[in-house]
Amino acid sequence: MDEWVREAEVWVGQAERWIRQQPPEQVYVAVAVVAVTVLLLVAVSCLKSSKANTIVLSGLSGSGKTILFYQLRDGSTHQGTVTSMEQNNDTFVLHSELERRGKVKPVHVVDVPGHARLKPKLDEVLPQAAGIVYVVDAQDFLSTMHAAAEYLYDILTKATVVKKRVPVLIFCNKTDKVTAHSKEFIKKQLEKELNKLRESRNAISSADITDEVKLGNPGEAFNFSQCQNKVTVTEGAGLTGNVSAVEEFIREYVKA
Ligand SMILES: Nc1nc2c(ncn2[C@@H]2O[C@H](COP(=O)(O)OP(=O)(O)OP(=O)(O)O)[C@@H](O)[C@H]2O)c(=O)[nH]1
Ligand SMILES: [Mg+2]
Repeated sequence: MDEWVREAEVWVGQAERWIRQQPPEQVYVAVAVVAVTVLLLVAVSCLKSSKANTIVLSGLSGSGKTILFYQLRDGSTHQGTVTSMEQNNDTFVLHSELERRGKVKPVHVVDVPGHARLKPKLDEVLPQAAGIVYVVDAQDFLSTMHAAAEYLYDILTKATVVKKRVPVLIFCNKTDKVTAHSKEFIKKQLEKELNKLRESRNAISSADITDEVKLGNPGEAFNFSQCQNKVTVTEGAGLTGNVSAVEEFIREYVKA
């Protein structure tokens, strides 16, 4: 052991002497090149990982995003929630996959509160999204339908979503309630509302339009299959843990 240490000291001494013999500029340049390379590698790997595994939970206030977030992470609802004023942001292995053997890739889930004041937060996270879950209150659907369609319209006309073909899952939540509307009904109504919104926004002078991408095919009644990115409609209930549709969506776009 002592021999090895002595040998190592000799090597270090030789290396030091060699470095001292080199012109200092050359040493500085070599150190700078190594530092920049390491920084670049770290930046690229950070960018890659944040892009590949972020799932954004969006939707109106009260639709059930935070309950869904807890169900996905902990398999429980934490005895209810209050209106969120901050986003929930965590990277975790889905609770339903904790028992699975082998390595499972963690998912980065961001729950963006529906409060109008926090809307700009959505623009910050959308560029990193591998998938967007749009939560709709299926029980209280009729009274919130117009606002839900407006929020969805904003997402479906964002360049970052359409150009990168980010998939959107419309999750009709609260179907544990017998009075909840079916996903077929919600899909049809949302398509109708989005069609109306498109007409009214097209009627406004083009200088006032904020849409980055036009929605659907011009001259045809709107339906989700016209979107360049994949839009699917499913149902479930965060409160009772019926969230398998969301888990399947996540695993389709964030590979395990
Ligand atoms: N019956 C039923 N109620 C639910 C379900 N999911 C959420 N809720 C209720 O809906 C209310 C709102 O849920 P949250 O998860 O806080 O809603 P949110 O979308 O995070 O709302 P903001 O934070 O304001 O954007 C709570 O009272 C929940 O208990 C569900 O699947 N079924
Ligand atoms: Mg919330």
